[in-house]
Amino acid sequence: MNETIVIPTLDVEAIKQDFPILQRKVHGRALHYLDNAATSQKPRAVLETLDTYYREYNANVHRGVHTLSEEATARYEGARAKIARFVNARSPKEIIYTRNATEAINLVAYAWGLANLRPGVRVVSTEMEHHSNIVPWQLVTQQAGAGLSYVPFDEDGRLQLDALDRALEDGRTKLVAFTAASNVLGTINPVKEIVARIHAAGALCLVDAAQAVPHLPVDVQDWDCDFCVFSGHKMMGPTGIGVLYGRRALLEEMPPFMGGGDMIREVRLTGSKWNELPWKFEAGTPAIAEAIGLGAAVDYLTALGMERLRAHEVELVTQAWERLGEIPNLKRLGPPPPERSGLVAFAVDSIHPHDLAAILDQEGIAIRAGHHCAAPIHEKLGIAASARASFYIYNTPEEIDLLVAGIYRAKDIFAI
Ligand code: 7TS
Repeated sequence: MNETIVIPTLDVEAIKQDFPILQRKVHGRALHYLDNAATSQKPRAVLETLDTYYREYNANVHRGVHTLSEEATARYEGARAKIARFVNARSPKEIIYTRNATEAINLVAYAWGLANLRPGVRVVSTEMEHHSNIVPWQLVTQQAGAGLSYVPFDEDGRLQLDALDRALEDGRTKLVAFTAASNVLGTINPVKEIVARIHAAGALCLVDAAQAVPHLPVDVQDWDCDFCVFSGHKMMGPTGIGVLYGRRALLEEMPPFMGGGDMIREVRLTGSKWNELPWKFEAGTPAIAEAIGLGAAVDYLTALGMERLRAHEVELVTQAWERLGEIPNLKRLGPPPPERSGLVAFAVDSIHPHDLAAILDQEGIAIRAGHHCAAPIHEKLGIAASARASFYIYNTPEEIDLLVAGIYRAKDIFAI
């Protein structure tokens, strides 16, 4: 007998109850939050974790021998271990806390880049990156006198891997920085295959997983990536905490990014020695409550199950893609589902995305409008900006109906 694996569907109405903010009203209407790619909402478990930290064991970490400091340190490091398990790192030592994905990329660009880049070598990025995976590389390659080139994407919004291969051919490419999932096109890149091509050419890779870790099961060992970055606030955690995963041997070799307390083993006026991993990269008092809060978010996501979460988003994005496709003069960006993440960016002829977002906001529907910090994507597509609806576990098919009805109303207002 053939056995099919049935993933039990989630009780979305019950899940919504876990998110206090979803009970609020906006302009007298129920809130329909469709801006999850910018930042996600937070479940009660995370809010309570932050509150408990400040009420019961607020103290600095790694410094005190008193009870509160020991408790704070245990939970701060415990959260690191949860995050390591969540993305299947080999060890918590490979998990560096940063402020966000952006800081994690800057850490690699400066610490690894300034030590390894020089004239005659290059970094490769892609045309579908968030600004945070372009600008640090521009700054650092310029400073090092190294080159920087970009892998283009095709009309369907997929990376042109033959162009990547060409960039790898001459052996001058030292690192390729690319996104696992685009925050505008929704493209999910074949990370494992891309990493294999990069490694075959003797280069390293940095995977921007800011839009992947919150929405898909991610296994850094399966990807075999060298660096991987993501932000806590997009995955139900607090703002101010992000993650750099790095292969241990690489992190060991890299010089520190910032100097200060906690990242040193020994300080003399004539010079200093660095702390061991992961603390070598964590200078100063860290975001303690936020790291522990991210640990609570990881617990919440683990209990939901990333496979089930992804299945729910595929259902929503498939419906959104189809329904938006029925609207005249509306252009959807990126490849069709199911090989796309749970968001759809689109442009409606003659309605500026900001006007559309403002009209939807009056109905309690929150979407994002603009270039979504990915101006080069819009430039390539020949549009100034786009509107974007991005989903998470607490969104429902009814909210897509409301979005579509709102777009029709906006079209009426603008009479096109
Ligand atoms: N990489 C990708 C793919 C992103 O989507 C974002 C944020 C970042 C990096 C940077 O994350 P941060 O937490 O360091 O700021 N993307 C978005 C967005 O699409 N709308 O607002 C932020």
